[in-house]
Amino acid sequence: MSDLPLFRHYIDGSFTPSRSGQRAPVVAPATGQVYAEVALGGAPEIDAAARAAKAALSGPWASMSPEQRWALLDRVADGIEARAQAFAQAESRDTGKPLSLSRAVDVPRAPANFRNYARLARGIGGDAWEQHLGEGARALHYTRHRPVGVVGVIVPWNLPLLLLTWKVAPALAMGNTVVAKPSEETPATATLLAEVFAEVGVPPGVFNVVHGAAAAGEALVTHPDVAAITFTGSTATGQRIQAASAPGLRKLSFELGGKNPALIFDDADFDAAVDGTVRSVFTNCGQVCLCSERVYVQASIYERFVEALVARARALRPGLPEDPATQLGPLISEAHRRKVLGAYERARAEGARVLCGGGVPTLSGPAAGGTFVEPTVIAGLSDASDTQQQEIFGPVCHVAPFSTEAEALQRANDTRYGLCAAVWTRDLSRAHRVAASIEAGIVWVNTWNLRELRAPFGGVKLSGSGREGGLWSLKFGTETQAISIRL
Ligand code: 6OD
Repeated sequence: MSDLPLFRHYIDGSFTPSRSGQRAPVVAPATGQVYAEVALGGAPEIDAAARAAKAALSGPWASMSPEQRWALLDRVADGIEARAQAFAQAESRDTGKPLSLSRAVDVPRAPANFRNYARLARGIGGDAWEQHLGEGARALHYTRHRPVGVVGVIVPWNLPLLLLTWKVAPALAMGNTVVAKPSEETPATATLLAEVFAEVGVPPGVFNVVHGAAAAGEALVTHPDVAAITFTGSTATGQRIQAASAPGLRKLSFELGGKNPALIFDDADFDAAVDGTVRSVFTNCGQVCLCSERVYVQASIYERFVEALVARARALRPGLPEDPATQLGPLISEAHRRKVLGAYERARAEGARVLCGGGVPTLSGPAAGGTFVEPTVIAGLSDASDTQQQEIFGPVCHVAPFSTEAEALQRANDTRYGLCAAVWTRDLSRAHRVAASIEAGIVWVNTWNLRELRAPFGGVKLSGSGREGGLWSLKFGTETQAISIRL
């Protein structure tokens, strides 16, 4: 037995270790230090959580009025805000991301998610049709929305709290119950969130957290009491979930990988495009599914743009999360660092020119043990190369010049993925034309990752299926029932 703190499951209102006693070390990636352990759940824990969640569908949660449920979600939001500092520290320790980033983005999004969906759910109504059957006879047809049931939520390690709350809030707002499986690499904020649920009096079984790795995920997506699965993560895992959950014909919502293009036209606001591209490539050390990995720049400004981008990439300061000067955190783990460094090597083997970075920075003090890599810009590869086709999920982009709008579009769309794109231009007609022609679920023009929680969010091709956000997430959590009455 170690003396390290243990992150436990939260099942049916109680914090519990795994029945098997299995646990795994939790590493702070900025230092490489093991600072805690996490209980590793499997089929028994998922079964207990799914049964609790199913029972809660007919308990006090179900007897509450929707207004009472939404008020409770607002109290969850209050509870997170009251502990915002603890959430930010926990998120930054687990992921290594700068504390400034957790404070500015991840943590505020959690209460915003609960408040947004509690408010939007009030607008979900039904349809009604009066039918004339002849000879004075009539019928009334109408729809009502009922909760889909137990929703399985599987979230990754890059934005653990943001994505967990993004999926849990709409499910609960529509009266469902949840079994959530966070990544075993980042268990802290899900556990804190469970504490908030307990504190504010959400009935047991409504929100359950089972920590664990693939065994827990597999048990969740195949459990007979789980009616719907929402997953954000890699395309490969999404494909496995789809296959494994198919016999149950569950509702699925997938937000998967990307190989997102940024298109910079020569009429763009140059400085804004450089700033935006630095953000879109390097935010969260490139570990956001929305990050740009393929940057296409119009030939007339290519040299100047690349010079500015490389200078900004070189200046990004890696370091510990709590250091206010830190701009770039580590990658999530040593295994992920091997993958990203492998991608740098593959790019070299394919003939890339490395314009900056390409290795591991030399850091001193505790950060020397962290899983840092250098921010990297490469050039010289064809669009067909593996480097240009495979998602890397690190602080890296490939830059290439283009001549015409048609060429830029053809190259942007030359991918199996289609999550998002960033377009930089001052020409309004071009902005509309290009946005409409890009095969992606989300297109940002003269900005990147500007979020509006009511707007649809999701990808095409191998980047996912279904849409999240606003009414899309709320409807995912409902079954629409049609009722027909002969009057
Ligand atoms: O901002 C969001 O709502 C969202 N779903 C972000 C997803 C990022 C994936 O890495």
